[in-house]
Amino acid sequence: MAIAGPAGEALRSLTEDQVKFIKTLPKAELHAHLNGSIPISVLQDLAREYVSSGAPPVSETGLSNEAIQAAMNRLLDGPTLDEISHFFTLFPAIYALTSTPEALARATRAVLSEFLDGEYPQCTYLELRSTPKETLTMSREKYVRVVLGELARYGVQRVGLVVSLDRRMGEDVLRECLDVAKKLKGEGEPVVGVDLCGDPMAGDMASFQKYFEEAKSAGLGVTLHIAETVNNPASETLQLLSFSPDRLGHATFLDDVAKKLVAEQNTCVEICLTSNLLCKTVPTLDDHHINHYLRENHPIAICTDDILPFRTSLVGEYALLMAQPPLGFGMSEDELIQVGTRDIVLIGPELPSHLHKQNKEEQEDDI
Ligand code: 6MZ
Repeated sequence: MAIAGPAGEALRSLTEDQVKFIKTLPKAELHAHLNGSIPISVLQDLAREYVSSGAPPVSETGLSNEAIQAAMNRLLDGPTLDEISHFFTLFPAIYALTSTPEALARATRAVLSEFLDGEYPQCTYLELRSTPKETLTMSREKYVRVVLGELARYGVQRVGLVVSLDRRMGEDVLRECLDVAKKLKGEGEPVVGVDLCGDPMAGDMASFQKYFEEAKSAGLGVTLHIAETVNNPASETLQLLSFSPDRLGHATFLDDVAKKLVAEQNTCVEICLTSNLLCKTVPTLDDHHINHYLRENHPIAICTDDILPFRTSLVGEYALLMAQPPLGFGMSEDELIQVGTRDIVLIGPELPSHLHKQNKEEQEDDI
């Protein structure tokens, strides 16, 4: 996918050797949403087929038919970077396009290929996340099975699935999603954990606690989008931290009390630089909370979030680390190895051996 915006600028400022270094560095992608990572060409093909099939728009997404049609037209045009601040409105159209098992399989295959195929795959290990959806032709269990069917092409050393629980879900749906996650994990499928995601201001987190506790007892990892916007109350952040998550998504607006807890629990923070800049939750790289975690030598994982709207890639995100200020953080190769391979905390069952690299020499042995 074409890389634009801040990651594109950072990438263009690097030397060929630096780009090659990033491409060959073993990297784990731990925060990527399936439906936010579908290559635009695949979505546009699906949209063209959808429109020409004359199928009625899928109104179960909660949007009016006109709104879905408008969003689809935006997809066909290719959304601009300016539209991204309200990018949540794109998802209902994407969901309409991936609402059959065939279309979902095709989209998943394209996402996995984007991250894992090619001479220099974006990442060596991927924990892909997605929210189980019920459609006219799929139950939530079927949705997860279709996604897992595509993951099986790569094997557990390369990819695991995180089942996302949306903040808007009611108790019935939460129960169903968790049961599906537990059942499929019990069948030996690579369901590695559960996530809390969705509109950061939606939902009452008190009703989620028991589901995350149950997930942990079932041996599933837990990662939570937390304190993503300035409006998330501090009390909610503390409530979410009390679920004992293994990792945190964004964690942009932690106050001192929350920061202290995260430091004590040594909870790995998933950092999505471009996402935060484009969603305008962080004004500049100088203001980014990654600076705090780097100073504290706290475990972090560099991630993309949604490469479709954010027009980035994992290589682009690492380019932001390496580019000289003000385009990036001016980090050295050894510092990149540190964040890419030593810091990360997987919620998957074991650390794949290719992520055990310790230093630049071992890294160079592989090139
Ligand atoms: C919170 C996000 C997100 O699950 O349908 N999602 N939730 N914050 C974000 N960062 C800005 N980016 C994506 O993928 C799309 C869904 O992921 C969540 C939203 O709930 C979105 O609907 P799946 O595969």
